[in-house]
Amino acid sequence: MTTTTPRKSTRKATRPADGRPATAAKSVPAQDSESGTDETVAVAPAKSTRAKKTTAPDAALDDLTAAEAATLESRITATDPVLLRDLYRDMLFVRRFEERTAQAYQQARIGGYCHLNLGEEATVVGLGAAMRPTDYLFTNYREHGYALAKGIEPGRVMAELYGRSTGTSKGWGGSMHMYDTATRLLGGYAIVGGQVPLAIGAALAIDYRGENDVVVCQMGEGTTNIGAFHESLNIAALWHLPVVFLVINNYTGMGTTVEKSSAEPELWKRAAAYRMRGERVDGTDVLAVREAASELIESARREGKPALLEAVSHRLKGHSVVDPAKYRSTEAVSEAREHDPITLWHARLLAAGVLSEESAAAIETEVSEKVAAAVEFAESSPHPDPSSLFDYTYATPVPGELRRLPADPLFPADVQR
Ligand SMILES: Cc1ncc(C[n+]2csc(CCOP(=O)(O)OP(=O)(O)O)c2C)c(N)n1
Ligand SMILES: [Mg+2]
Repeated sequence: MTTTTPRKSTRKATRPADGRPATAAKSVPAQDSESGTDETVAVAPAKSTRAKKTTAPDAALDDLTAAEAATLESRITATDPVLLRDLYRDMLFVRRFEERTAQAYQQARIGGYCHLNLGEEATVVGLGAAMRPTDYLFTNYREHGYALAKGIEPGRVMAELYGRSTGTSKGWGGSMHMYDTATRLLGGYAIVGGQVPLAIGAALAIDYRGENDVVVCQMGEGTTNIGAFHESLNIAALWHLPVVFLVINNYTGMGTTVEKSSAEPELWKRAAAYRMRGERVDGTDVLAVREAASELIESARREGKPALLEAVSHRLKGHSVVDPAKYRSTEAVSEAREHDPITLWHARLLAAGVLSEESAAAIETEVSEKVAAAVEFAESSPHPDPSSLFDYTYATPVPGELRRLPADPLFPADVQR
């Protein structure tokens, strides 16, 4: 990535912040990042208890303190019950969709690599609720939930998993390569960190055209040690690009813990190196994620200020559907289970009187039917025609020989250019 100055942006001139004219001064960071007084510098999250706990992940998942529980209760009371139930329904849908995906994989209906969002539903749904439909989303290979949260028809997501032509990538992408321009899901990337510079490109395009959209670039905590992550944050901050980096810290990159891979395991602090706003949120609390993501996304939209949001979350199962995760201690597993975002949210809504056992059961039925319909759609969809293999892979025409060997010429003699 170069550091060539892009065309002068009109963003600051055309997008007032909070009704005030946005001046260049807004983007001038504090000289002393330790002062913590400038808003462009990473700030300690409101939930400082979580921040304190990260160096000992097994102890990081203590139940909420009485004060935290009271705060959450009052936030629930202050929120529209319809929204609260919708968030529950959406989380449950991702959960049941992923469980069904695992089952279909075991039945060999789905092949290839397959990573699930089990345990991360609150982050997925909270983010989806904070984004406008016109905002762009880049994700990694753990993406099914994000595709659903972005509004892609569930049948098309399941069909892509099944490798059917009705899928988001016409059946050629599979679990890790979903893509949908209509809902602005710009992938689905199997290479760790591959999505990050691309998201910067999209944000630059938005800025260049003077558009009002925001890019969210989701990744795992393991991705924050990839060189392109740092290059991208640097450019985003220098060029004031409208991008929010969402880091899902599930403490684990495949089988490696965050402490073993990151010298600074409190990942929100990385934003400070780029004089960017950095925050950490409890990724098991769907309302908190929605609020935190919304604030950062709208700030990026108004002022072209990039930001980093770390969502502390948990992976309920192995890295992929074929990983039995034997490397995890039983304590770590039960710790994650205790912080299952759906069980917790269900209990909280019951306690608040927002959900009853009957309404919860009705939601369960509704969700199960929706998943069954998605599976039915996938099962009954055709496989792609092998002749279309190269149609969506290369920008330039490539003949679709089915069994061309690596040494064979790319183009037959009559197509040589
Ligand atoms: C460049 C690159 N290196 C290694 C891999 C293998 N790999 C796939 S996922 C993964 C772990 C990533 O962990 P994290 O970013 O925390 O995401 P999570 O899987 O926890 O969601 C690794 C090392 C890869 N796909 N790409
Ligand atoms: Mg991880």
